[in-house]
Amino acid sequence: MTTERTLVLVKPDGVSRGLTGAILARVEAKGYRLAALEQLTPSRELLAEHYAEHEGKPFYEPLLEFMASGPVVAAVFEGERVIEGFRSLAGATDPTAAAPGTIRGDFGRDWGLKVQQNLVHGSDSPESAAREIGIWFSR
Ligand code: DAT
Ligand code: MG
Repeated sequence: MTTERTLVLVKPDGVSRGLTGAILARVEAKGYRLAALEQLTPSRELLAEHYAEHEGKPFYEPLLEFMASGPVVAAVFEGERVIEGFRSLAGATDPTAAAPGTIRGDFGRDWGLKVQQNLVHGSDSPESAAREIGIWFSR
């Protein structure tokens, strides 16, 4: 068995709605260990690095604008298969379609704005996790 680490972000919608504690509590309750935690309003440079894979897509600019619009809580969680486990807990990208019982499904919906406000980010592979943890936590 390999202990993994993943980067979890509570996005500006989650922080501004006062859901940070409820979201982090669900991750801890599933059994993952909180290894690092900080709150910051990310710069455009940081976000461009984080979302490099999406550059050029129609939602890229509104996504960066939304993510820079207020404080974000960045966390590292640790545990066996935590990358898959957190993404399962987060639910589908579109919060309206995300299954009930998931973070996005229970707390999110389409608010009619230009980019999906879906509360959380979770790394999608061990390579992404290593890259993203380096971006958010090595300053
Ligand atoms: P995920 O966050 O589920 O890993 P992703 O990496 O494909 O999804 O996209 C990153 C973020 O970009 C996502 O959380 C919300 C936004 N996004 C993705 N696809 C979108 C779309 N079709 N329209 C608007 N925003 C989108
Ligand atoms: Mg992603």
